Amino acid sequence: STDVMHIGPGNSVAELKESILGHFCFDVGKSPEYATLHDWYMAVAYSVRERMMEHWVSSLERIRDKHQKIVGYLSAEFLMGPHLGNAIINLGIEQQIKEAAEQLNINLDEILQQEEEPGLGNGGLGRLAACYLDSLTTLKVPAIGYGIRYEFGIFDQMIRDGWQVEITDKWLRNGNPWEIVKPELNYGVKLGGKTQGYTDEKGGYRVKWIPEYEIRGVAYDTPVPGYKNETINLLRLWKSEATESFDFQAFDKGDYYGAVHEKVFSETISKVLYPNDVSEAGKKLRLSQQYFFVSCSLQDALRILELRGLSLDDLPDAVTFQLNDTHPSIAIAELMRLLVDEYMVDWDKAWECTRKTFAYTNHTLLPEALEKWSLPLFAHILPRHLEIIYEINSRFLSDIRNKYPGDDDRIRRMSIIDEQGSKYVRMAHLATIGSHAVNGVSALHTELLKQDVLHDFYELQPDAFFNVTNGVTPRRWIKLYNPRLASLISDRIGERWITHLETDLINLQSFADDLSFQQAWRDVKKQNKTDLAHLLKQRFGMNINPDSLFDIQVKRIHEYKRQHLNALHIIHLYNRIKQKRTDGITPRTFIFGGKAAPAYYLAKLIIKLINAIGETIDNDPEVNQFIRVVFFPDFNVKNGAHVYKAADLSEQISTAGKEASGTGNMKFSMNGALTIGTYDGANIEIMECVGEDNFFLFGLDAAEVKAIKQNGYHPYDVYNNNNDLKEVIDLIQSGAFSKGDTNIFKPLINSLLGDDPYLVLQDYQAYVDCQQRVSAAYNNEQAWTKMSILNVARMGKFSSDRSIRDYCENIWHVTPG
Ligand code: 26Y
Repeated sequence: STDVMHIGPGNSVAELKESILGHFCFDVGKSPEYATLHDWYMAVAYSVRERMMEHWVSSLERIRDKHQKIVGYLSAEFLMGPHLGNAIINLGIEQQIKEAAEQLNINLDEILQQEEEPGLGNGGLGRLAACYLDSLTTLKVPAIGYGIRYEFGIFDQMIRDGWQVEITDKWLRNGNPWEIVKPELNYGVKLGGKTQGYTDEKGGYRVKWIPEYEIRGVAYDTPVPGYKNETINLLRLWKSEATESFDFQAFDKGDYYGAVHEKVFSETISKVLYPNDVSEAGKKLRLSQQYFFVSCSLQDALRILELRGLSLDDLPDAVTFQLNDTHPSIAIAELMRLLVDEYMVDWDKAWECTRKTFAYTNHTLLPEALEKWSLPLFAHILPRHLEIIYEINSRFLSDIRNKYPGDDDRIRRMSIIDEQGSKYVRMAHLATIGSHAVNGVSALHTELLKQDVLHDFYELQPDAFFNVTNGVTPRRWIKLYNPRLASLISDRIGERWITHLETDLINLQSFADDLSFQQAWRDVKKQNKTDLAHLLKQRFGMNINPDSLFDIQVKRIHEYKRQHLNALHIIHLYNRIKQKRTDGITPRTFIFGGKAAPAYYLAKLIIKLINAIGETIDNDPEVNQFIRVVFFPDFNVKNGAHVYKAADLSEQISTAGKEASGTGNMKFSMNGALTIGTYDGANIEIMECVGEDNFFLFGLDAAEVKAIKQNGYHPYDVYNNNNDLKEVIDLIQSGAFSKGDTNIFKPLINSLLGDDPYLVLQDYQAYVDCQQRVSAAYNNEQAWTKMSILNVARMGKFSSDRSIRDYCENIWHVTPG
């Protein structure tokens, strides 16, 4: 591998230029005079990728090093965002690339815009996986991200007449220069069929699985560069294909149509990402997807084990699998199947090995998000795994019976099989029982996991529960997407913060009162806001004023996240303006962004309401001199690049106890926005770090939410007893935002006045009052700037580097390199 180092390409401007031209000629295959911007993008991407490949080879060596434990991060979603800009930053070649581009007469920003982002995730959970890969690599922990190469990722969102319209995400349309297909790395995956008992040579009873189908998974690798450390990890995504054997069989019988049908079915498995976060009715295809990528990944890990010259006994020391929610938790049954059925390991030994190898991260407490599969569906696709789960369950429950004699209710509660009514497999129970460690994603969330959703399991094994508060990577979320702020910070405290956020960023504190620094800080924010205003004007013809307060809520649209609470406050301001009670109203621009699950009717209606309010205000000069409302279509990582850096105020207003952590809250705060937020998820820890005085807290806490629900919550009374709130709701109902249509928003209003499951009305007054404090604070420029600086300075804890160190120390027992 030292030989390889010598052929590595150089990073001088001249060498980069030559390399780009070379790729243009030999890979794009055009003469530069006919070049499109996308052609240039491809040439630059190949040149940059080449500069990762030499490190790739030496990094593969580390994966072969049998003394290093590898982290296998199993996730159905990886929301990586565009690769090119990030790779340039992490390779440390931004200056040279910029110059090379200039000399070639191409505009680097335009080139970067060409990249179609791989949207292989829904939101927080998928983006967290991407931040973690960045940190794992930056910390030199050998890691493989295992997932699915969806042909179509999360849909593109368009807004027509105020409604969300979904467009298929054809991200592979123009080719993908970042992936390297490994045709020789492929594994068979069985599905369906039945099981059969038999007696082995030694007279032991064994089971084999006789599947109905077999498909094949092919590896597509994407290099993940660490920050300026010559280290590469890989994201290995599986694409499903037909197996040769199956279509040959059909051809033999002359069944051409059947053979092609088989191929189509096989390719369906990795076709499309399910666009739901939070709730999903158990779909056959989704379970097949989960099993498909897990099976390929485990087979791959066993191959690597062999490559290292290790035996199955060494598995828990050679690899640790992190389950990103329950989506890959079938891995527990699959490893048991491989060990017991195929490698003939005895059950107890296999179980010990499995538990040592897996750890499980829970990302939600919402009951509708806890995955469960109906027994018949499960049996139909994974008959052998169901038997294995029964065996795991029966051994587990007999332990519980011994420990808590006569406590039948506890048995019912803890069983992997839910038997109240129709029967289901509860994946969170499988994941918990089959792992040596379980973690929540913020202090509050972990506490609620222990006290509530997984309470019985916590009582059984308190030492298996950990908190790992989420984090985000400062490389992408500050340095790449807020270069002005990054330079200003580096000017004052040096550059080490980029990899040492927790220790170094705090040094900014000493500049919080420095008036010239404050001015520079405001200048950065103002320029970022101006950029966003230009972009919204250019793309959508929207008119927003960079001198107004930018009040932003971007995240998936969901009732528990309460975008409609934000909307109610806007209507409150609207009423005040119309009634000429404009005292204390600070000019604001309300910016929303986020996708609704295509089948989530109320979420889509919330989008419509926001757009309806926006349009009404646009047409009313009396109001729009004070406030504007815009909905930024198709919020994704690429668009996020322009949003977080431009925010003055970050909206984190979920019902307390519902948002497991949030990560957008971190991105905003570390880019200088102040937060208006509830006592929920990581908001609490953010507030502890930045200081109560620098955070706008409002509303009920999780305990109060629980209490009020237990004692009977009556939203209609809240509405009747609050004139201001009543006016707001009545105005929606009157058709003021819907051209007189009094029906359109009824479902939303009925939900709020009926049972208001997320306590929007309960928190309304506290929210409006708190927003009034925000307005007052914003009018004091110096004080606001100081709060903004302190927010950034004190956000060091929320680097994903810190999260990954926590995982290494407490869960994986791996030492960063
Ligand atoms: C079961 C299936 C429909 C499903 C698919 C995706 C269920 C859930 C999800 C995604 C969940 C998700 O994104 N959860 C978020 O994870 C973030 C990272 O931990 C948290 O910050 C955030 O609070 C949580 O909602």
